[in-house]
Amino acid sequence: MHQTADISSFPLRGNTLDLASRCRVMGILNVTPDSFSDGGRYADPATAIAHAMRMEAEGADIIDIGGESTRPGARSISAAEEIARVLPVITGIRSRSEIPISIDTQKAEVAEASLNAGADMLNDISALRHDSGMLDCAVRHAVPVVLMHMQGSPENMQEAPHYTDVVEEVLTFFRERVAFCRTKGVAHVIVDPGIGFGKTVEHNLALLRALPRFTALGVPLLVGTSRKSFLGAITGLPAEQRLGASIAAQVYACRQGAHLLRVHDVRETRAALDLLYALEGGEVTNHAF
Ligand code: HH2
Repeated sequence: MHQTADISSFPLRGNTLDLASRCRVMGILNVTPDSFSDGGRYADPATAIAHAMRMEAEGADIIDIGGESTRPGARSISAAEEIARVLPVITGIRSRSEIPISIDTQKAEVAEASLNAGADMLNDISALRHDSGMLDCAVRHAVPVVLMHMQGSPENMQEAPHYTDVVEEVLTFFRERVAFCRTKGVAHVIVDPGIGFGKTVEHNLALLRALPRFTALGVPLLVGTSRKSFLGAITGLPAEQRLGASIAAQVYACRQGAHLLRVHDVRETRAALDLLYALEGGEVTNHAF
């Protein structure tokens, strides 16, 4: 049992990622042809690597690489196809930078190949339920694992999401998953309520409002609201025009106790957080102008 109830930091790529002083930013890199907001933009490895380098320069703390879209209705692809998409990108980033890399996958084969190529943590939207090999892979490599909550699967999750009490049900799910990971020896666990994964607009809002209750789980909290469809439902804007709403949701999540934000727009998110901390009398980032 390696898991400690410490939410102020976790080890990553030989360093300690400090979560106490500020919210950390995970930059999204979708190397897919069909992701909901940026599908096809970074499908070519050279373009994807360049985008990762740009996000690092803009202040990303982690790059989260995904080779399979999980947008509602998305069809699953084979592990071989997913590996072919992500591996050249992981290798390319690793040859240029020491930025921590997270691999967004539900498949043990993809996770194993990615960790061997230089990835540092796992992001599993099925919370280790899709592929039993994921647990073994996480334990053997002793890497941090993001456990995300999802009702159903990407193919069917938005058909009829239903909960009696969404917050209590997601919390109960995490109590079981965190205990399971502790008994199995997963080194570090991070939980994520899974905004948009088998949830209506009201479910997403209820979860965001209740984030402080999730910190009682004693593990770091990751939240991904970037450009998601509930923002479109509330503002009437398409994915490419949801930056303002994304930033508002991210700053709110941060103030509600999130430790990590999974975002497409790293520069703008960092700027918003810099302002938040300066206004609150904390760290003032002083860029030479
Ligand atoms: N959201 C998406 C994918 N992976 N992982 C975690 N932990 N949390 C999230 O909220 C989350 C996630 C969906 O967003 P995106 O990657 O932009 O789109 P797509 O799944 O279509 O590639």
